[in-house]
Amino acid sequence: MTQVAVFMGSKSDEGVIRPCVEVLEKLGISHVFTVTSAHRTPERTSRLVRELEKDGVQVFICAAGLAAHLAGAVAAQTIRPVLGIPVTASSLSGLDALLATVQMPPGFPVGTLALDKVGARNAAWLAAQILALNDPDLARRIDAERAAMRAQVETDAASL
Ligand code: RP5
Repeated sequence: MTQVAVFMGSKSDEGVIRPCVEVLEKLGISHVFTVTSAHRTPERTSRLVRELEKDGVQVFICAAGLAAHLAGAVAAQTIRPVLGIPVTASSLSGLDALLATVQMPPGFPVGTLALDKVGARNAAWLAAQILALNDPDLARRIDAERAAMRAQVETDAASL
């Protein structure tokens, strides 16, 4: 069974999306990470959604730049939560991707995170928190990571 699917619109997005996969790995969340495009490969995108739903995927994470329609295209085909990561890929500094990802019609939400690596990491954390609603072991792992983050702040504060 696969818990989370991570789609990116192009191989060129990999560098900014990799941190999402790293967080999923750290938390022990099974996932697939692949390229599919709302515009270049619409049939592949639909097929992946159908197949991965059957495989048990609970959350879809979609990253794209420019007219970033990938998350919306996936949200049109599933009622499982879809998280969107807008990617900076144009002279508009990602504002185009942010607006394309966040502005969805009523009934087809995309939970939109921040641009690029910051959003990529938090998409994984948010997916983990969604899964943790029904997974006490995962909830404990998230709590442990937060405790480590708190401890790091204390260490940093003491070192100044
Ligand atoms: C989007 O267009 C991709 O998600 C990427 O961010 C951007 C540029 O894609 P490439 O032309 O590099 O494949 O579809």
